[in-house]
Parts: sequence; structure tokens; C-alpha cells
Amino acid sequence: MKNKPVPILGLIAFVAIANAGDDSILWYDKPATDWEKEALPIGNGRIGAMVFGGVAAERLQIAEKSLWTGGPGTEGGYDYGLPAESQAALMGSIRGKLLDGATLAPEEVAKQLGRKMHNYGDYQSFGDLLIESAGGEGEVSDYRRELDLDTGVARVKFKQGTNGIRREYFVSYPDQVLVGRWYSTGTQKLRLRFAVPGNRSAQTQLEAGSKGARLSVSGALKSNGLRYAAELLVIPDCGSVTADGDALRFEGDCPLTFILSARTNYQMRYPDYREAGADPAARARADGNDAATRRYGLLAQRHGEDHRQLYGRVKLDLGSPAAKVSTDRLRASYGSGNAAADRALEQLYFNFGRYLLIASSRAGSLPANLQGVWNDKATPPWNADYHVNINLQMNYWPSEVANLAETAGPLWDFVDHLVEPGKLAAQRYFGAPGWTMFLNTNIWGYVGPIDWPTAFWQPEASAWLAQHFYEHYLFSRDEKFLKTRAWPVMKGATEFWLAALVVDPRDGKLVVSPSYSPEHGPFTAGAAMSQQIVADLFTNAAQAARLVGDKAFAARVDAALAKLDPGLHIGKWGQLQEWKVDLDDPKDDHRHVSHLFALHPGRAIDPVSNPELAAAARKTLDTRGDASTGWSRAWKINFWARLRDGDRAHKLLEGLLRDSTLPNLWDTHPPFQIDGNFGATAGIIEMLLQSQHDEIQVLPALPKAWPKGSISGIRARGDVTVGMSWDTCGIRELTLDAGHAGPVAVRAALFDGEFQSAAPLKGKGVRRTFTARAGNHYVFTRTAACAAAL
Ligand code: FUC
Repeated sequence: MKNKPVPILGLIAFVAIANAGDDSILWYDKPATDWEKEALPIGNGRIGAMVFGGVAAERLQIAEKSLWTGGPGTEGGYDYGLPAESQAALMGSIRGKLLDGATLAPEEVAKQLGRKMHNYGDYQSFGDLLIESAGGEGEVSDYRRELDLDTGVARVKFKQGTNGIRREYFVSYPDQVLVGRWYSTGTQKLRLRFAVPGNRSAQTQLEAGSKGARLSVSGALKSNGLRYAAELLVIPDCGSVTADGDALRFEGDCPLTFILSARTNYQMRYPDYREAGADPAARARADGNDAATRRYGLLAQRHGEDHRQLYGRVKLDLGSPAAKVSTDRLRASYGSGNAAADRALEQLYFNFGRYLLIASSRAGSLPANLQGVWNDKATPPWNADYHVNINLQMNYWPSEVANLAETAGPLWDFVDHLVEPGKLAAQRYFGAPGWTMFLNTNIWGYVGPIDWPTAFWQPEASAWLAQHFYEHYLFSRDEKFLKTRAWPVMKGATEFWLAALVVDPRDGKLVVSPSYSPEHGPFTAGAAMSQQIVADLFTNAAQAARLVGDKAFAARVDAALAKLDPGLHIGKWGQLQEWKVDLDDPKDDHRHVSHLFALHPGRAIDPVSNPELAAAARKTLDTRGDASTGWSRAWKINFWARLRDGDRAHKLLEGLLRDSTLPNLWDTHPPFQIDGNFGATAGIIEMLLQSQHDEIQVLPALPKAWPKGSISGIRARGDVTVGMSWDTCGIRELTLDAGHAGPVAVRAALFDGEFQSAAPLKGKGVRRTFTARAGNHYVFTRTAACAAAL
């Protein structure tokens, strides 16, 4: 805490702003008034803040991932959605009714198997950091509010009269605090306070001294006693800070730094979700004090290095010059004929998706929920929880392909901790070993079904989550992860399904029963998605079992897989059937297209190896139509990319940007739901690179709208980092960085023409193989000139 102006650091930051490319900056020429549509998100995975950038009154709305109502300790008790006794008899009777292609209305099944969510809880807003600035005189001009995705810093700049004002904010992962810095060329007179939402009370304490001041807020949620605390440190370079009621006042002719920390006494451990003896106030104080030992420049440097180390790995260039208009205008005019502006928005949106994942999912905290880490409500939509019939999974689709595997750390921890309660769900509902769960979960280990008839039943959730673990192994080739983290989760989910499948009297195949295609249609036995997810799990588990040396288990899984209905039936109008009985209606435009799981994120449907199934999937997608909710459109980008139809995938991206994207580029369901941002980010990569079939496929679904461009740093299965550039003649250069030694197969149109290769290649035509050496960088370059005009 040195009382000295820091103009040099300020200048450095200023230069950085000027140089940052616009494909990494969201910017606006007025303050935000709407939290959902306009404010800008910053975060470190655990703490999220929404920046409004008001001139006279700044608002930073704060959330901390573990501040939830409900759960253990709630008045009236909490359960995990599980019945006390086995439901075997009930399940038997429902299964009996579903024999021979019979259907049951969801309401009827929900009445019997559904359970009321009891004190499930909601994700809460932590509060608002409010800063009023008095004495500003004169007209406001040159206003700019921006989010720099490259540095992870939000900034507000404007002139007021003769004063130049600049504010910077970031949430640091290394220092676990939010940091702000306010500069002004004139005297600053500020009033800072922290307001908790009106439905809660909190104690506020102030201490003001010569070197700065502290404001501490602490309390406990009334419903469940969860304790929380925030601490605001105000550290001016000069001037004075004084206590004023529940606020701190600062006056001085110099910049001011503030540090906000926030903690609760939550821990992610079933069933003890409160850390024994933890004092959130002491932890918040320690966070703040620790951060305050570093000056602003150092805090910014530590944050920037940490952020860029992740964000800087991938670079997409769609050949567009930087956009000159503000981001809200860029989005509003998207699709109106200016191709360069459209490409600029697509690049920015892609970068924003990567940014959001870094900001909302970092090791040591909970995974990104339906709103990432951001929330301003006491009762947010769907409790801002973890839905596992698409949404949580979609959040993590970019983590491997966009080279952000570290962001999945919270997902591994979260799923791990669900295995224990999930064993009870498996036993009580199915009398089966292993673990499972249903539609949704919260931070309190909820694993039972709920009672919402059209969504409540999805026991395939654990199998679907297990896919993420195996995929991480496929991308990283990390055998330790496979053995110690992936295998226990996968094996438990597999044990569950080995026991829970039943024989279908129609054809003697093993099926899931009762089975429900997410949020759609009747209950039947063997709906496509149920079967496809279990088939995907068994395929992965058989491979993983061999890799970890569990041969007996692999043989058991193989035997079950041979008898399993794979859920891939083509119906009477050429569609891929959503149910084993052909019930599909060609006029249906339901948002869930669950029966295409095997196309994406599964891999059983592939246009090259099984064109009939791919054609049926295409038929299904054509009849369902493109328009839908944000996440549904995002999923369809991935589907069309897997069908190798780049133009259609791009059309979906267009629809998403035009109709399901808010001015701050957040995805809207509506309302705001972050999964679409993540699904589309992964989809853009899926258009350029795929690797689900033991080969690296280059530009599998390149749209005409992207005649030239480049991407680098993206990941293929097999621990390969890929870069490429293309033009109207196709791929120009391909680079592969092999993390592991071994055979690599590449499918690239490049190999069809004249090219130079740094690796001795085997094979002919577009598919070539070579043996990679770990750590080697391979370059394949087209040597023929491109005559085709752009
Ligand atoms: C699933 C979807 C809804 C919504 C909810 C959070 O249930 O069907 O559309 O996305 O999750």
C-alpha cells in the first residue's frame, strides 16, 4: 500500500488497449442498464461479476458459485430426491406395462416415480458493489465500455468536462479476488458500499485508516444457515478514505485500487457440505489481505498471465478486418450483407465462448452452471442449476477441442462427488450396483428424479457424464487420469447399466426401460437416446477396461454390447427413429433432437462408414427445422458439422447469432442460458476439425462463407495440437504437434495435390498416416499456387 501515483503502469495498460485486436474486444458506447442483455461478465470460475459502467453510479453485480439456498441444514429438512425404500416393485410394474411397444404418458409415470424437489434451493446473487462518484461536472463524451477477452479485463473510459476517467476490473484466479482500479485526471470523490439483496440481512463493519480502508460484510442465509462474507479493501494512491454509514468515502487526486473478496463455508463433499470450522469472514479477509500485499500492476500482471496462458492458445482468423462498430451494432446488423462484419462477429463470438469458459470454470470450484458463474436473482430460471440432459454436458464441449482441458477440472470433481449419492439412486430405483442420477442436480448432491412429467426421467445421465471422462483421456492420452479418475466413474456407470438393462421381448435385445427421450413424447422401452448413450458408454468402457487391464470386465461389457439395441432404427419416412416404435411426426419441431446423440456427441453415426444412418439423421434434422432455443441451435451446428455440411452448420450459426444472441453476446434460451455459447464455440471447431474416428479430419465442414482463414492451437484426439490455413483452393498448410509418439492418421484434401511434408507419409490420396514422435512439429504445405479467385 504505497501512497504514490502509478502513471507508468497506467500507461502500459493504455497501450495494451490500443493494440488489442478487435476480434478480442466487446465494446459499447454507453453504460449497461440491463443485467442480462448489456452488462459485461468477468470471472475467475468461483467469483463472477457483471460490469455496468455507469457514469455517476457504477454497479458491479457479484456472484459466488457456492451461495445457494436449500440443501442440508435447511429448515424442514433436505433429501437427495431419493425414496427411503427400493422402488423395485414399482419399476417392475411400469416395465411390465411397457412391453411390446406399449407407451405410457409421462404424467402417469411421473405420478409414480417422480418426487417433489424438497428444499432443492437456488443459486443466489451475492450482492452489488456500488460506487457513486460525486462532483463530476460537464458533458460526458467519448464513452467506451469494453471487455478485453485477451487480457480478461473490463474497462470503462469517458471524458466528463475536462476530466478523463478510466476504470479497470478483473477477477483474478491466482489471487482469488476481484480487483478494480479507477483513474481520473481530476479529483475523485467516491462513495463505495456493498449491498446484499433485499431478502437477506448482513452485518457490515468499516475500518478506515491512513493507508486505506476495509468494509466487511457477513451473514448467513436464513433458509439453510450457509455463511458468507465479502470484504472490500479500498487502497488509494493518495488522499483519504473515511467511513460514512455503511459506505466508505474516498477523496483524492490520484488513482484508487479496490479489492473485493467473497467466500462461503460450502465444500463440495457429500453429505457434509459445510466445511467444519471454516470461517468465511476470516477467509475473505485473508484473500483480501494477501492480494493487498501486491500492487495493482502486479495483480494485473498475475491475472493477465494466468488468463492469457489459457486464452492465448487458440487463434481463429476468418479473414476479416477488425470491425469498426460497437458490438451491439455489429450483432444487430449481422446477416445484412456485410460479409466482413459478419466474419468479425463470428470470430468475436468464438473468442467470447472460450473466454466465458475460462471465466466460469476453473479448478477448485464448482462447474459452470446454466448461467456459468453469473446470477443476479434469488430465484433464477431452472434454479441456475446443473441440468444433465444436455446443458451441463454442452457447457464442456469446448474444453478439449478448444485446448482448455483445465477448465473441465471442476466437472471431474463435481461428478466424482455425485458417485456416492448416485449409488443410492441406482440401488433404490433399480436395485442395481454402480451409480446414476436423473435430469438435474444442484450443489448439494441431488441425484433423484423430480416430478416435472416431461423432463424428470433420465437415468442415462451418469453414462453421458462418463463420456466426458473418457474423451479427456482420448484427447490427452493421460493414462494416469484414465486409471485414477475416468475409470472409477465409467466403471460405476457401466456396472449400473449392466444390471439395469432388460430384455426386450420384441427382439431379445437389451433395452433401457422405462425409457424417455428428453422432454418429448411418451415413455416407452428402448428410446433411441437411451440406447445410444448406453452403447456409447459400453463402447468406451470396453476400450478403457482393456487399457487399465480389467480384461474380465471388458469381456462382460463386450457381451452386453453384442446384445444391446444400439438405438439406430430408420423409420417409415426415412427418419432416424426417436423411439423404438416408429412414432415420429414429421411436423414435430421439438427443440431436443436427442435421438441424434449417436451423431454428436456420440460417434456411432458417420456419413462415411454408415451413409444410410447419416441420411436418416439428415432427414430428422430437416423436418425438425433450424429455428429453436439457443442451445438447440448450437447443438445443430455440431450435428451438421458431423454430417459434413458446412453451409448448413453455418446457417445454424447465423440463426443463433441473429435470433438467440443478446447484445452482450450471451446466448438466450430465452432467457439467458450459457450452454448455447459453449455449444456453438465447440461447433465452430467441429466445422474445421474432427477426430472422432481415429483419424484427424481437416476442414470436414467448411462453409462457403469462410473462403479463407486460419486456426491454430485446437486439439484432436490422440494428443495432437492442430493448426491450419485455407483459401479458395482448400487447405494451404496444416501443422500437427504431437504430444505422444505413435501412429497418426490424417484426412486432408491437401494430400490430393502437390504438397511438401515434414513427415514420411504412408498411403495414397486424402488419407495419409505417419508415425509421430512425441514433441515433434509436423508441417504439410501445399506447393501449387491457388489460381481460383476469391
Ligand atoms: C432442459 C431444456 C430446457 C432448458 C433446461 C434448462 O430441460 O429442455 O429447454 O434448457 O434444460
